[in-house]
Amino acid sequence: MAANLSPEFLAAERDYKSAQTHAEKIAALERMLSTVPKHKGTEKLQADIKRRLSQARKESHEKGGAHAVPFYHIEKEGAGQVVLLGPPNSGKSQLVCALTHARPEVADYPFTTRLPTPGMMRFENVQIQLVDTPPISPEFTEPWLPQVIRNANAGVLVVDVNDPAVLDQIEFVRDTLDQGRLPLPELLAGNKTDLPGARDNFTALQELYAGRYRCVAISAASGLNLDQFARALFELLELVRVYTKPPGKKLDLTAPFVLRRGATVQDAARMVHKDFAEHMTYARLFRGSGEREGLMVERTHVVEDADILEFHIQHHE
Ligand SMILES: Nc1nc2c(ncn2[C@@H]2O[C@H](COP(=O)(O)OP(=O)(O)O)[C@@H](O)[C@H]2O)c(=O)[nH]1
Ligand SMILES: [Mg+2]
Repeated sequence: MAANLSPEFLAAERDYKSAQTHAEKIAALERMLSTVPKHKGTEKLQADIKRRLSQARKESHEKGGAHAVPFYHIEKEGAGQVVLLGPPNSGKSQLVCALTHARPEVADYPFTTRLPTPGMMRFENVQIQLVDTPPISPEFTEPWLPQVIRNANAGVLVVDVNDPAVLDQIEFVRDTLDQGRLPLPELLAGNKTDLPGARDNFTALQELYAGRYRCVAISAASGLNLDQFARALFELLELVRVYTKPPGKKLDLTAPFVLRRGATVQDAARMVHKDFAEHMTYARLFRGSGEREGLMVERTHVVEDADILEFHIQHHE
């Protein structure tokens, strides 16, 4: 193209191509429009961006409409969506308050939470989306809850380890999920371990459910072990972080590409740019910082968490 497109424009265009949501698409298109050089040679391009922008705004509007998307649908954001499940009053909402900027209502009476409430949690350099939900209980369970569970990438069972009914509660949740053919959570968060006697209760639960759940003792109120809980969620999502280093340039460890476990060098390249994967001739892999020699790897090579990749592409100059 004849027009001299600025790096800012090209970056915005890359964001547009990798945008996952309408909001991201609109934001990227707005940046493209503001950074495109304004002259005769780019008139067609400007018109094209404006057309795509109005189309994206229209779609976003339709999606936000009353009938297009059900009220309980939570659009995924970040590296993965984890739904918090459990009986009433176990501290699910408190946990979302402790780990995210979201502020679902916390109260000592049941059924305070009536709607799924999302919030973004930070674990090291990745964002994980938590979804607070109404309780699963014999008294009442919201009929739409199964959809929310199915839509999530993973679930966590949050219980109050001091509740005398905790064993029945765990069994009830399990039966409900079983009957709905819903995925069973693999992680059990034993909450309220700040209270006296809670540690023993937690240990008993852990022994009882060894093999069925991975158990983490936490306190949403005091913040105890919440960093361990965040790590457990990252592991639950089976994610790997890959860093890319343009040849001869500095490595940026703040912005990983987050992929599912089992992803390959080719998948990582595709995340950098849609066309990138095809033009790549080879990649070098650096495992852990400080290593100077980069191993040459194939496209099909499976990446691991913390891998650093240097992509080499064909140039046509
Ligand atoms: N001591 C203690 N109380 C907690 C903790 N987490 C939540 N609570 C209290 O338990 C009650 C229920 O909490 P909430 O988050 O609304 O439970 P939810 O129904 O599972 O969402 C509230 O009174 C909270 O203040 C905790 O870690 N320790
Ligand atoms: Mg709640």
